[in-house]
Amino acid sequence: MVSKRLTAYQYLLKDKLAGDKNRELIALLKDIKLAARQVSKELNSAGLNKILGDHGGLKNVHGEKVKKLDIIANDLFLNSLENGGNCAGVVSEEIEKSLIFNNEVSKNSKYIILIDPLDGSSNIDVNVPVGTIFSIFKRSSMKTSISTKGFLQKGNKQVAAGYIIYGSSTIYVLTVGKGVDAFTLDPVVQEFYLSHKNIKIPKKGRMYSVNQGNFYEFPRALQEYIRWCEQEDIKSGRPYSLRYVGSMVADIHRSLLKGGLFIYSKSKRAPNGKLRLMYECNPMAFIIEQAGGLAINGEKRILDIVPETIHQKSPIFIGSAEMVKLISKFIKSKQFN
Ligand code: AFP
Repeated sequence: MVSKRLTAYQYLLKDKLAGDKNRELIALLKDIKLAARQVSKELNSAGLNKILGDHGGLKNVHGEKVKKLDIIANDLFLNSLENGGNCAGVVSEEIEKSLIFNNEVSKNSKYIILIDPLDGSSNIDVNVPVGTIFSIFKRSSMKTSISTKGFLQKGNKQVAAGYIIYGSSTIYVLTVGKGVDAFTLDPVVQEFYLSHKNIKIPKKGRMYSVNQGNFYEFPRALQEYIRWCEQEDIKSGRPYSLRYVGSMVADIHRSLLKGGLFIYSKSKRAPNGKLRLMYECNPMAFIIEQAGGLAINGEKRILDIVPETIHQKSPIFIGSAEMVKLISKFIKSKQFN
C-alpha cells in the first residue's frame, strides 16, 4: 500500500502556507530542514566520529564553553541558509555579530533569521536531547540593505518560529502563526513527515521545570511559588512533579505535549536570567502562544519586549496558560527582586 503521509514541505504547500506569496518562506523552511537532517545525522554518530566534547578552550559570546558539535551545527545551518538564498541575513548564538549575506539572491530576500543552532549542548556528551531553535522575521524595508538593527524587532512580528528536538526521535515543531504542527524525521527515508497536527498545550499541568539548585538565589516570589508546588493539596493535584532536563528544547517540548510550566528566572547572580531573547525566548513564546499557552518575563509578555541587542537575555516563565497566570499572581503579590 502507498503511504499517505505528508512531508513537511507538502503540508506547508497544500495547507498552512498555500499560495504563491509564501513560496520563499516555504523554501527557507526547507533550508532549515536540510540542515536539521544533517545535524541529526552528526549527533547520531557523534560518539563514533570523535566529535563529542569541547572545542578546545573556545567560549561563545556569553562566555560559555563551545562544543565541537556547536561549531558543526552552526556551520551546517549557515551553509544551508546562505546557499539556499532564501534569507538576507542571520544572527546565530555562536557568532558575535549579525551575518549579512552578500550574494545577489540572498540580498533580495525578504526574510531574516535568528537561530540557536544547538541548544543544550552541554548535554550532548551524556546523550540527553538537544535542539535547534529559530525565529524568522520579514525585513523592515527592502529599499535599504539590512544591518544588525534590522534584527531588533519585537517577537510579535515573527512570521515563523520553530525548534527541532534531537531526542529518541528527531521532531521539527513549527508555527507560521496558524497554530502549531510537528513533523517527525523518518530515519530511513531521511524526510520529515507530519506527525502532530494542530498541537494544543493543556491549560494546566502537574509539572514544573526549574533549576531548583538556584533556589536561594531566586526572588522571594519564585521561592514561594516553588514551595507552593511542593505542598500537598488533593484538590489541585499537588505536590507537582519537578522535571528539569537542562535542555530548554526538551523541557518545553514536554510542557507543550503534557502541560507544565518552564521557568528560567532572574536570580541574584543572573539579573536577566540566562536564556536569550531573540533566538530562545521569542521563538518558544510564539510557539507556545500559538498552541494556547502563555509566556512572560515576570512583568510582561515575552513577545512585547522591545529588543536592544541581538544577544540580550531575558527571564522566562512559559507553558500552560493557567500555570503562567498563577505564577504571574505570585510575582505581582510578592517581592520579585
Ligand atoms: P547549554 O547550551 O550551555 O547546555 O545551555 C542550555 C540552556 O541554554 C537551556 O537549554 C537550558 O534550559 C538552560 O541553559 C540550563 O541552564 P542551567 O544549567 O543554568 O539550569
